[in-house]
Amino acid sequence: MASVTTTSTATAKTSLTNLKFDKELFKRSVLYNVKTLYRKTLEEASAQQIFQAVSYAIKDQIVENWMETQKAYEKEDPKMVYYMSMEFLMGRALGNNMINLQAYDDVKDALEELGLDLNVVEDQEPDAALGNGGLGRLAACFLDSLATLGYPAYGCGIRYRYGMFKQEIRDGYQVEVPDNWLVDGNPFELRRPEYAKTVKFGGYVTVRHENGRNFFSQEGYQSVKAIPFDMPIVGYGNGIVNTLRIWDAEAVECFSLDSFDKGDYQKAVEQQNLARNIVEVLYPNDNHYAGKELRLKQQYFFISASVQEAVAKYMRKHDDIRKFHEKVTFQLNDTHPTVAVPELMRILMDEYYLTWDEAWDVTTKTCAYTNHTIMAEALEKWPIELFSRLLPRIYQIVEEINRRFILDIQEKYNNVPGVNVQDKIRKMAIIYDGQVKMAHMAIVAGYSVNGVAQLHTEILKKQELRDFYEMFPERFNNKTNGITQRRFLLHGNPLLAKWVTDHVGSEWITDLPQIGRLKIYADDAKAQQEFMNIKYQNKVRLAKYILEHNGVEVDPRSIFDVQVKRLHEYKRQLLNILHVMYLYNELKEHPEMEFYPRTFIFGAKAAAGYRNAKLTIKLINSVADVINNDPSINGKIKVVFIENYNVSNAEIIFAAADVSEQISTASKEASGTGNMKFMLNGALTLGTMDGANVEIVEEVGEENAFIFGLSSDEVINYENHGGYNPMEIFNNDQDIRKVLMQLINGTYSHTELFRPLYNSLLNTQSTSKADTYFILKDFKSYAEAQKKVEQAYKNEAGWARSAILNVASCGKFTSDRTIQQYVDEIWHLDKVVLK
Ligand code: 26W
Repeated sequence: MASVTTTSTATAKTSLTNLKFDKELFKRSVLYNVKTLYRKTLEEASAQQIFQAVSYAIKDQIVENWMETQKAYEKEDPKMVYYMSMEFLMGRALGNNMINLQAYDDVKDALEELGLDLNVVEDQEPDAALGNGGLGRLAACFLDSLATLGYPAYGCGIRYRYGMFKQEIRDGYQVEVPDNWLVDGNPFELRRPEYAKTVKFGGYVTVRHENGRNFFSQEGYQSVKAIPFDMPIVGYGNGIVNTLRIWDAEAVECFSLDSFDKGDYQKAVEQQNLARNIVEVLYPNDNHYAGKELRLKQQYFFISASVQEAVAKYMRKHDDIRKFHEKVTFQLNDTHPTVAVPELMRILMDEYYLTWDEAWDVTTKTCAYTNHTIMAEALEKWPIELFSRLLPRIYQIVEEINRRFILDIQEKYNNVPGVNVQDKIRKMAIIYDGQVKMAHMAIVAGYSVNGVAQLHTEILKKQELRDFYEMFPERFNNKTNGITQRRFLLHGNPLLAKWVTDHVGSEWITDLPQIGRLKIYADDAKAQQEFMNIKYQNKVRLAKYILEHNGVEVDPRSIFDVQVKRLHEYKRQLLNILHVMYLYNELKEHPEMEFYPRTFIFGAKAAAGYRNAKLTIKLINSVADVINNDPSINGKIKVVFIENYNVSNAEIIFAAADVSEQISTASKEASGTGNMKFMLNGALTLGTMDGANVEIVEEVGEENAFIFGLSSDEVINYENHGGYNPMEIFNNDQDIRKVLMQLINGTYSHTELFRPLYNSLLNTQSTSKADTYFILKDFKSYAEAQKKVEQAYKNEAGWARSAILNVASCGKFTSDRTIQQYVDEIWHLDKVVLK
């Protein structure tokens, strides 16, 4: 297991973080901010205003370090990574910043002296929900680790006016409510108009022939002004502050009489509308590509601005653009930022006059690509018509990349016996069948292609990207995901964090494998007791949250069995709730049976247009309604759907979980990162051998987890042979049959409501389209694993032992380790130490 060296974090302590926190100064700063921002005293100020005043006081502390860091980067001129991502799911900033400034307890005390409760203050902050799920949160964890390890990095993204929608549950249905997260202003951001860039859309390309070569230029376009907003990314205790740069859009010119006179009135209106729409909203689709024109505009908008800025920054210090890749690397977070490839080519050729070969050399040494999913419906393909109309010059470049790549394929395979070259071209071309395939472009132009867990990378190499792996084996590598323990233990679970530190010291905060020293306490009765007490208190905290937000009372002594993640058929929330229905049937039929009380907790947002996902939410709530209100089962089962699952309530949920449900159809979940957050908080995994679950089990031992279901090989094998026939199971297993019939016989709603779910499991027309996620196939094995969970929980000492071993074994899953591997094996950056 790789352990991260943190020697430099010790030496890097500097400036303000090194100074003793001046409590009196801080209190005065808060009072002063309330006065100057709102002309109020503390007593008169609203909770939101107090949050703003406290945040500005914290930001004052950050800004000094921010300037120092950027000055050091300026002076030392290190190689930088630009992490390009459509999504950064940052959550709240205030608490995290105080944690990383190592000022959390001091601020808490100071605020108490002012009569303020820090928790209440933190709760005023809206989440920066600029992401859907795993991919966006991973980007946020990576930024935290980059700053903590002292690596020069920029996050580049979009400043969406509306982030991920807020979810309300009305009558059991999901209702999407706009998330106007900026209404009260964002105290941590800084508008930087001096770095504005112009981004061009549409028009046509002209060619000029001069000195034996062609010069291209885009004419008749519409332009949008990109204005960057910077957010500080505070490293833990090392004085480093990196930058997340997110771009806002503004019209290039407002209405002016001038343009009106010139007859450009129409164009001015259009440009203004384009600018207004472009950053309006985050697409709430996860793992599903919708092919919307506005989405491609968003992609090119933030990529063009970011690449322009990266080049401009480089050229402020250097004169040879041919060495750009020595100082800059772009990591493409899935295919969403892949227009960075032709955009960099365009700038190098059209603005710096490099030849094709020179530009290609730089580009292919700059760009690296991470794949986050094998779900076919997530693959981004743009119709040529749309792509070339919106980005005419970029399209030309893509065509040329494609033309040359096809020549490469022919050269490689033309004389190879048994290889059908046309077949290779059909499967691998970047432009084919009227579409531009973004993954193919990212692989062809990338110097690195990585998956996000061992199993996922192997599946990419052997199945999904097999032809590319065969052609470019040296590009492929694995980087198993990780999470930041600073947010998900130190901030989210202060009781457990303190307990860990009391037992093994505080090194785990920047060196998570140190948490392995807890192993010696796994069999210690006192430690087990303390651990279970802490879990209990965290369950009380969650129970309070659930009562306040859902009006449902749950018993903190019951087993908290939790599945929180985006709602998707492959993640199989349906398997979970069908099993709850089965358990309820058992209890009704055998009221005297032994049964350990269980609270099934769900949290999930469904993409607004995803029918089966939304229906599954309704089903969970309908089942909850019936079961929670059935006095005959004495509250032995409770079902709770937590509204609006997001980063900030996630912290409370992970801390309180006993059981972590990671039950995706094997092969479908690229990695999962929630699984790691649960483990870090001492929950036991109930899961399939999928994604990073495989590595979790490897670390903690199968005896400390509950593994069930088909293997990925078995799933893939069935898929390659036309699926399986769920009817057989339905006809032979009376328990399953009964549960499925309850979907359509009015037990939980009128007979037609859940029929689409029933049909998805048992399509009588065609077996190949029935139960494509193997829910019935895995049901028995899941139920057996659940039985084992119950047995295990009855043995309190045994459970505590396993839970402690989970915490102790999660060292590998820190994003610090992941980032160190990206640095060592892909980016090759040097640490910057502040003096
Ligand atoms: C174009 C629509 C779209 C939107 C989002 C396609 C694909 C995505 C993401 C790639 C989906 C996503 O978040 N994937 C998750 O990435 C995590 C971080 O690597 C993994 O842990 C999850 O397993 C994977 O589902």
